[in-house]
Amino acid sequence: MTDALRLVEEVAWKIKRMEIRGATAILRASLEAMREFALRADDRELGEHFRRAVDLLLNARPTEPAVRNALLYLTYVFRESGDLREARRRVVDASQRFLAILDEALKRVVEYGWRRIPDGGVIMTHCHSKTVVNILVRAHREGKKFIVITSETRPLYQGRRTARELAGSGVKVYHIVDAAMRWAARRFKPDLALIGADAITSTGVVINKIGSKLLALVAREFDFPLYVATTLLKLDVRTLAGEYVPIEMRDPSEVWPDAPSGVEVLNPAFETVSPECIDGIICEAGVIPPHDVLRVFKELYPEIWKVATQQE
Ligand code: RI2
Repeated sequence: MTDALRLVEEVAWKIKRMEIRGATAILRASLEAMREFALRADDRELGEHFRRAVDLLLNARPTEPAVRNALLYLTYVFRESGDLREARRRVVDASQRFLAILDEALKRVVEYGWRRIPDGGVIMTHCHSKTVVNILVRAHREGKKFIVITSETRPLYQGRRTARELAGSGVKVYHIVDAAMRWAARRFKPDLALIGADAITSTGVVINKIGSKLLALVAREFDFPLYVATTLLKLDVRTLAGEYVPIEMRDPSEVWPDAPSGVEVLNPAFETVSPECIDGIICEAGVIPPHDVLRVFKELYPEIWKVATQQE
């Protein structure tokens, strides 16, 4: 294996082992890895291994359509280039451009999101979403006072990261086990729930960390709204053509490393949250209803839409 490809493989491995985690961080790392690959590979490597580099990153986590959208775009640019010299330049430019689109989109999500946080309120969240954390930290910096309830998010405890980051920024946090979500809602009467997204389908279904639907149902029962904060770059365009978003099943040992024989441990990483449970998607176009995601995506990203729907 060549050095340039090894670098991509290392990033893919870190994504697989969740050293790099969170949909946005995975997208960013994948784009940076492809940019570095294009810069470091010699002409022969670039020509021979481009597809392999893309596949390594695509297969690192199956439930990450933002990565797929980005890598299909880079593949399109690569294929449309006249020669390898042009391909290198265009892949590097396209990676940079995509990263800039991502940064701009996230800025806007935060800009719309922080205004939705009620002053003096209680907010529930689940897992770790950088997008959600950025919104809450911004709301705090804008002078809003609120409490956040974080759930630990078994088996990998990403909720602790959320709790640590929020508390580190001065936000008051209560941390609970996942099974205490309903208890917490009863006790604290939250004003809203705010979660991130790993994937969005053409009909506005959101796929997020296992436990998200539980939170959505708790929000329904106790009558507070659930918002999803995400860029629309996570839309899985394949769902328009009838496909399902694959739900990643992770290693059972994350749940119970020495489970007794006869016990089969199941470890689904994500689950769906249906649009009826979602009061709004806080995205780069503002706060929109879930059924509008496809229309808005096409409007915002016509080029990405074209490429993602045309390629296999
Ligand atoms: P941002 C995470 O997945 C969580 O499910 C989180 O809600 C989502 O990514 C989005 O995160 P994982 O990588 O893109 O922990 O908002 O499995 O950071």
